[in-house]
Amino acid sequence: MHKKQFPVRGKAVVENGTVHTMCRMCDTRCAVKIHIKNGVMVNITPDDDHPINEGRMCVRGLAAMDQFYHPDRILRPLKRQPDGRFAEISRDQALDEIAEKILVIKNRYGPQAMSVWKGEALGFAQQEEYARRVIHAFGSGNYFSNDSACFNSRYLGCLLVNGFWNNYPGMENADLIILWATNPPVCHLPFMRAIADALQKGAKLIVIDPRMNPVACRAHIFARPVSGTDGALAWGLCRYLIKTGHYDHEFVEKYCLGFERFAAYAEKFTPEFVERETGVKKQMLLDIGAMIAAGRPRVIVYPGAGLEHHENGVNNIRVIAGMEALLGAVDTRGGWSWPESMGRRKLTLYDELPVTGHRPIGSDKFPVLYNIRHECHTMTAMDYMLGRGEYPLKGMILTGANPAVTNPNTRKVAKALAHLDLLVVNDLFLTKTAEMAHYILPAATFLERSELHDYSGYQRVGLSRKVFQIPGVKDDYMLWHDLAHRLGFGRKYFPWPDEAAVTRWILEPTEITTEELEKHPEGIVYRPVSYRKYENAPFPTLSGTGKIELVSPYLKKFGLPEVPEYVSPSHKALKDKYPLVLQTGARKPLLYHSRHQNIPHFRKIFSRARVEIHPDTAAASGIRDNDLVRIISGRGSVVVSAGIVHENEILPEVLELYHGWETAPVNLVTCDERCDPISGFPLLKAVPVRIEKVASR
Ligand SMILES: Nc1nc2c(c(=O)[nH]1)N[C@H]1C(S)=C(S)[C@@H](COP(=O)(O)OP(=O)(O)OC[C@H]3O[C@@H](n4cnc5c(=O)[nH]c(N)nc54)[C@H](O)[C@@H]3O)O[C@H]1N2
Ligand SMILES: Nc1nc2c(c(=O)[nH]1)N[C@H]1C(S)=C(S)[C@@H](COP(=O)(O)OP(=O)(O)OC[C@H]3O[C@@H](n4cnc5c(=O)[nH]c(N)nc54)[C@H](O)[C@@H]3O)O[C@H]1N2
Ligand code: SF4
Ligand SMILES: [Mo]
Repeated sequence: MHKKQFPVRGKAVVENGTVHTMCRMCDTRCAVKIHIKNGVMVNITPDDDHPINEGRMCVRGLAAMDQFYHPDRILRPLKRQPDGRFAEISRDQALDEIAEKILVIKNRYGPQAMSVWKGEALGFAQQEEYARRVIHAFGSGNYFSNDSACFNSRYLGCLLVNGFWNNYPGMENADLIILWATNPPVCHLPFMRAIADALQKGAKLIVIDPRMNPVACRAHIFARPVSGTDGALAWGLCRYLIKTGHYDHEFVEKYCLGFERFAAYAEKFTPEFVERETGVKKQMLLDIGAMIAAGRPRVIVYPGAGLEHHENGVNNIRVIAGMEALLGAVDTRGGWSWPESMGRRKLTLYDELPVTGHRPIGSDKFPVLYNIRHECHTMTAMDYMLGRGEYPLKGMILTGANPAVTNPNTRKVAKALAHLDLLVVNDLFLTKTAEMAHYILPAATFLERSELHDYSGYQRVGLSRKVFQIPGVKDDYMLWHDLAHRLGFGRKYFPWPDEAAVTRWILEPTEITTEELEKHPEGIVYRPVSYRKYENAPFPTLSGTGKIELVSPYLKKFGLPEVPEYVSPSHKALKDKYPLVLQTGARKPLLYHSRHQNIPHFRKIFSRARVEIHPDTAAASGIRDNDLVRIISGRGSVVVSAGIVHENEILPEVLELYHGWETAPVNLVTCDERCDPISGFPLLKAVPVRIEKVASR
């Protein structure tokens, strides 16, 4: 704990007592109680009454105290000087100068030369919408976010098939759960309670992962396809279900489009083909198929990030979503349920203020991504910054993100950011990205803001409380508000004096008020979850057919394959030069992307980067545990310690290296050009590489 060294103590909303709020050290948003004594935060404990965490929390949540009081926190705006050092300036001076520079860029190059970038630390609702709103009101469509490499592929894969995504599909009611390329004990803790409940009631569990992730130990079947070949396995399973007749004939007939073509495409994925392509034995495919047949229709297949960071990830996820449809497991209890929205107001301006005069970056290369998500493509942004785009990108305001570590092809990212005329970074710490900024603004943590949290799978909304105010530190809303007013569109688009007023406006069309939410820290159910809504309402799929789209006429409009075709991953063809496959970014319990390496007691546990390697693979290159090794791809190389794992823990041809390390940035070897044609996702999970020993330990 650092609170003794903390130079400025925030003013707490109560001098002594407990404040209920939601933890936002990760997107799970557990309900927690902040304990305050003499104005100082002394403890954080879980709230008992919230359905998300039910009285539990994790150590990262507790570390919110360390983060809040951290001696390295930036508390004053900083301006880069000609000699490269940073000097403190006042907030007014910083914002005046930033606004002036933005207007210079606008006058010289047009509004599209400005952009914003929202990172994972700010989540996916209210905070994200501020960033979208500000840049749009300014006249530019260039909104970027971590979603260029997070969640969009899963979202699009499911949306293209059944018209919706569900971040919490109610696993506790399933008879069979398939965790496909996801690691909930580390990444999504509340899933574990739901999974445990289901298992206790007799449900079966299948885990599909090239690595022995912790939940695999509980699985009835643990299948290990070589990274990037999951699509072939998914097709093989669909073929099995169709051939054996174990699918919901009536549901398919009434509610699905394109079954014949889907079934015809599945033909080639015989168990023999699947075994050759994925390494998963014929018999295991048949066993999984039989378990699915026995579990239907209460089957939930949850797709993780391990499926989306691939060259053809969206199509692989489409096949999995299609399999749910074959089983009639859509919008059913114990299946992939269809959440209803609460009908709140949105802060985005896409409907009322179309972007004119320029193409948002990436919307030509990845039109599906842009049309559905209104999301620009961060990898393409780097080219625009470097002067290789349709128009120049000269300025960026970046909040809650650290792309100098987390975006692929790190070297290019650094070069591109250095090319900007204006880079403003709003962060808590002097990160690798902040080091490159012209201005750094002190960001507020989640304890210093209040926002709505929509737990859509539960159809429940909650309000987090602002617990502290640190003098001079403003929340993200005030950043955008103050800039918008300086840029001349504040009165029209940011009229609310503070975040509380915004929240009231957002909630107006609903029957829920902020006052009620304050009285109910456990949140309010805005509509009970219901099932089989499709019997009375069309599926909200994109082609307007009202049916589940096993083949997608919508994609055809963009010249993309209607059937979710399988594409063999590129590492297979590059075996001679790059015999290994590097997976990156399997999450670590205490780390969060590039965050938390500065929490001293975490650092003791995860002190350095290690690449997971199979003992035979290590032996073949004369590598011993802890030796320094170099991983080389067609893009670059990274030097890291070898961490030899047990032979059951990883496939021999696969390596795994976490992506958040500043000391061993794996994104030096990932590449930004090999992107999924639908979502634009970079290839982060099946990178062709070789390994060599650099030095003995
Ligand atoms: N502690 C912690 N929790 C986190 C995060 C964090 O940084 N730290 N990040 C959060 C965020 S933003 C996200 S997006 C989620 C991601 O959460 P998850 O979706 O659970 O993703 P990962 O941990 O990246 O990967 C899960 C598994 O996918 C496997 N995998 C990798 N490639 C492949 C493949 O080609 N095929 C198959 N079948 N499996 C593969 C990996 O071995 C790993 O075990 O986690 C969230 N939770
Ligand atoms: N190779 C590889 N790369 C990956 C991935 C992978 O699996 N492999 N995963 C990708 C995924 S899924 C994601 S989501 C991205 C995440 O990538 P980023 O969005 O860059 O996320 P972080 O590295 O967590 O950076 C968050 C920053 O926000 C700051 N911060 C913390 N709290 C707050 C706050 O309340 N307000 C503000 N303004 N700032 C705050 C932190 O100090 C930190 O610098 O990484 C992606 N990159
Ligand atoms: S899982 Fe941990 S870090 Fe995430 S919200 Fe819950 S307590 Fe916070
Ligand atoms: Mo993510």
